[in-house]
Amino acid sequence: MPAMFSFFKKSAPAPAPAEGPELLPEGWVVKKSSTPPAPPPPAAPPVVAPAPAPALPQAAVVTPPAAVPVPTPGPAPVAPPAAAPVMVRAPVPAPAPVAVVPPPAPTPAPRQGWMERLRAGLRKTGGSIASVFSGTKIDDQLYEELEEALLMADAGVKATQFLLDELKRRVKETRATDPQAVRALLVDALAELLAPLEKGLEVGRHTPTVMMVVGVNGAGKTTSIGKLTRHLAEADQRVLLAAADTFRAAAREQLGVWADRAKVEIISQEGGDPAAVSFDAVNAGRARGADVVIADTAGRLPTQIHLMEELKKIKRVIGKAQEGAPHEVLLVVDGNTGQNALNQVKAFDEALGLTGLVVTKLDGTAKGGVLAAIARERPVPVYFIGVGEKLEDLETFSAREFAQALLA
Ligand SMILES: Nc1nc2c(ncn2[C@@H]2O[C@H](COP(=O)(O)OP(=O)(O)O)[C@@H](O)[C@H]2O)c(=O)[nH]1
Ligand SMILES: [Mg+2]
Repeated sequence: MPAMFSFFKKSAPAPAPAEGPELLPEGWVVKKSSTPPAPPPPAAPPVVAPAPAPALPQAAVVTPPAAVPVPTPGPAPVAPPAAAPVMVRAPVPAPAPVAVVPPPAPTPAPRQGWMERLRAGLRKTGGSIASVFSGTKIDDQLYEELEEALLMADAGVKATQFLLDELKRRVKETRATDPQAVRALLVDALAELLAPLEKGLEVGRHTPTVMMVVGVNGAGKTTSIGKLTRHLAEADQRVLLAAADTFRAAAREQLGVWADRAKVEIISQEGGDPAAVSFDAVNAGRARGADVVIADTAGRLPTQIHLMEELKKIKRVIGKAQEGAPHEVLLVVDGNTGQNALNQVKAFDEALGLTGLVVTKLDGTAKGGVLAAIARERPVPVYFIGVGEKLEDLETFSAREFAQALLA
């Protein structure tokens, strides 16, 4: 299962920032001098304080860091085959079979819950595609219906054509005759098409790792940042947020709520210039030894030239505060907008050079095929996908999981 983030391993313990102490709250410093064995690094307490968060799902999601790349949580869980053999060899004491039977695959429960949510979310998109295979024959009509269904799902002409060709090739090769077998071949073809989009978001190579988040209004930028911040905080990452959506007070407040919940710091400025806020935030992040700085920006359409210029400026200015930053330029797109989302990927990529995507609102949409279009036409990595408003509704993207959930 893909971990939420991959953490770049440093060989040195941790580069303690020299200016640290000045940032510590008064009370903490006093306490420190009064208690002899004080913790040496200036780990700013408010930032690190473990969020008293809903324990189960996300904690489990974050913990196994890339270590166990279980390829796919296959549909049939190989769970409890242990019981039967034990019963048959009644006289034999339990230990023997236990040693022989490998431990049940650690398919983590949270990921199974995720598969269910993903499947439910994609039902509208997948239903019409899967129904193509409900008949008994594999003929031209099936392929025509499939073409139509894929186009309706906003997979786009190119990905649709690719998938049809690929499917026909596979059917010929395997001599499949059963529509359900053909459906399984389509899962394979789709998973392969989507595979290049699969990539983990890496944190820790730079200190801080600076991310800039962009997109149109209402795509889910602030919500996604909030969710990511929670996950990062739970992985003991010190996050600092920059409220660079300075247009609306409500936008600042919304980010502030997420910052409070995750107990992380936020830099905002009433009516400030978004580039200046971002600049300050990166500088503050460096001074405070933050691991990650995330800048939330105001929504804009790629056709609004002056607003796109403003984003370029924010990007430039972040680079002045820290060489090589921003390390990530993330576009958040509303998956519900289908082909429109693809156009946004192209336009924002051309203006800013995107490093990754977050595709939200795949719940309840009939246009989830857009990921196939993105894979075929502008394969920017999809770091996360969202199927709802709750914290656990944002997860890493797995090509095979997606293909399976879609055509379940
Ligand atoms: N159904 C659903 N709603 C989402 C998802 N992600 C975000 N939202 C909602 O979309 C709305 C706009 O989100 P917001 O983060 O404010 O968008 P922004 O303008 O890009 O910052 C909010 O009501 C969110 O709760 C998702 O994956 N599924
Ligand atoms: Mg916002």
